[in-house]
Amino acid sequence: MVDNYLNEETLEWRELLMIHKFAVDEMRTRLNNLDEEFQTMHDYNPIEHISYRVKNPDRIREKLERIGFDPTVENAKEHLFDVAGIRIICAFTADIFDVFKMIEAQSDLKILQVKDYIAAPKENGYKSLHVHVQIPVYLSKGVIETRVEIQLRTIAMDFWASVEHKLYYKYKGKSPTTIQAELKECADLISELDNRMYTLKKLILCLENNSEEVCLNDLYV
Ligand code: 0O2
Repeated sequence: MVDNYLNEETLEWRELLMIHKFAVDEMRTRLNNLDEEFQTMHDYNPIEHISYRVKNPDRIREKLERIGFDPTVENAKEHLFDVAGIRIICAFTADIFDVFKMIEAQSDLKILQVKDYIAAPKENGYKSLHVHVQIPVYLSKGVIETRVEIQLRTIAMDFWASVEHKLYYKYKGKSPTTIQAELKECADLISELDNRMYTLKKLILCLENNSEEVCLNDLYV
């Protein structure tokens, strides 16, 4: 039941958040199914964990203003892709692309855009795979195609991004150059760490069937 005091604008915001919540719920079911399938049927699960959120109205308005638009529902629908956001954390970079292929294979999901900040990291060192999808949300008035941003990262990339995000808000996007340089160096260290851990995983797999000499030769030479 809608309260009488709600005006048109409040209702529009309420609907925007509700539809994006439904889109997140829909994606949550699909991703939980994949996660559970891997736990049940396979000996390796590429998904470490998943988080879900719908951006709150203050953050939506703030972001619209930051990118140069009036903070309206219409502009949020038109210009934002991450009102509904999902973050999938994987152990290794290769897992990210395996999970992406599974998402891509879902025939009623439309992939709108893929931004590969792993192949081409942002200047500050940020790495993630951003996938913008459109998913049908069924309401009483019909189907609403709704955008969801899926961010895929390794544990190490997520660690860096979480710390950087806190500093970004602390300095309102204008952190001192020493901090920027230090963050970039940490991002490089983290990439190195990701690569080394992946090589370690391949070594462990190789050792299941081969001698240490063969594996070390294959992987490190
Ligand atoms: P919050 O609190 O995470 O929601 P996109 O078009 O979305 O694929 P683009 O062009 O970088 O990517 O857009 P935008 O709007 O700058 O970034 C979208 C989201 O990606 C951000 O949402 C962050 O979650 C994440 N992100 C992008 N760049 C960076 C970065 O340099 N550092 C960190 N830590 N996160 C980043 P919000 O709204 O900023 O935040």
